[in-house]
Amino acid sequence: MDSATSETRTPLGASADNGLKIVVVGGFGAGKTTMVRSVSEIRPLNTEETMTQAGEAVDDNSSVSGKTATTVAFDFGRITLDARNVLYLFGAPGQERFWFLWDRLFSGTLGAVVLVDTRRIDDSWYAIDRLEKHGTPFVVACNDFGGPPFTPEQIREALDLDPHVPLVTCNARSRESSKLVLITLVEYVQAVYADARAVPPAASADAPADRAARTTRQELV
Ligand SMILES: Nc1nc2c(ncn2[C@@H]2O[C@H](COP(=O)(O)OP(=O)(O)OP(=O)(O)O)[C@@H](O)[C@H]2O)c(=O)[nH]1
Ligand SMILES: [Mg+2]
Repeated sequence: MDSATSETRTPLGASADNGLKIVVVGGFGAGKTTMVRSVSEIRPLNTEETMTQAGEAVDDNSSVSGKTATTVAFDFGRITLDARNVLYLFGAPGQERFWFLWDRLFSGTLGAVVLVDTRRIDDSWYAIDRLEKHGTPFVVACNDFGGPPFTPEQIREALDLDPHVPLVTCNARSRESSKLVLITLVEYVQAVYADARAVPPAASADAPADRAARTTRQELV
C-alpha cells in the first residue's frame, strides 16, 4: 500500500447510509462469482456467458478445465454485515480480455478482496498490482481449491505482500466463510481510514492486519 494515496483519504462515515462499494478481484476462475453468489442477500446479478470454442485462441483455460462459463462484465450483490455496514459487492471479470473494465469497477471502491487459487498464485499479481496503483485497501483470501499447503509466509513472499495486508483462507462456496472475509476487509479498511496521520500500518505494534486476523480467526495454518 502506498502511503501517498492514503494521505488523500477521508474518514468513513459513522453509518452505512451510503453503503460501501467492495470489489472482488483475482485471476480467471478464482471463485469471484461464486463468492458474490454465496453471500448476497439479494438475487445476485451475474453476467456469465458460456465459454465457446471461439474463445479458445485468446483464453487460457488449461488450468481451469471443466469451467464452462465466465464473467463478461461483472457480478453484483449486496450483504448487510451489521447495522453500520452494508456492502455492495462487485465481482470483476477474470479473463485478460475484460481487464479494461477494472478501472471503472475500482472507481469509488472502498476496499477489495483478492481471491487466490494457490495452484495458480501468479494469476493474482495483476490484481494486486492494480489495487496498489489505485491505492485501494485490500485483503487476500486464498480460496480452497485443495492447492498445495503453502505457509502464509510462502504466499506473502510469492505475492510480495506488504506485511500489514491481511491474508486469510476461505471457501467461496460457503456464505459464512465468505462473510468472514468481508468482515476482515471492513475492519482493515476502517483501520486504514482511521489512521488520520497516514502512518504506515506496519509501523504500529497492533497493525490492522493483526486486529483483523484475530477477529476472524481465519489465519492460514
Ligand atoms: N473446490 C472449490 N471450487 C470452487 C470454489 N469456489 C469456486 N469454485 C469453483 O470454481 C469454478 C470457478 O468459479 P467462478 O466463481 O466462476 O470463478 P470466477 O473467478 O468468477 O471466474 P471468471 O469470472 O471466469 O474469472 C466454479 O466451477 C466453482 O464452482 C471453492 O472454494 N472450492
Ligand atoms: Mg466470474
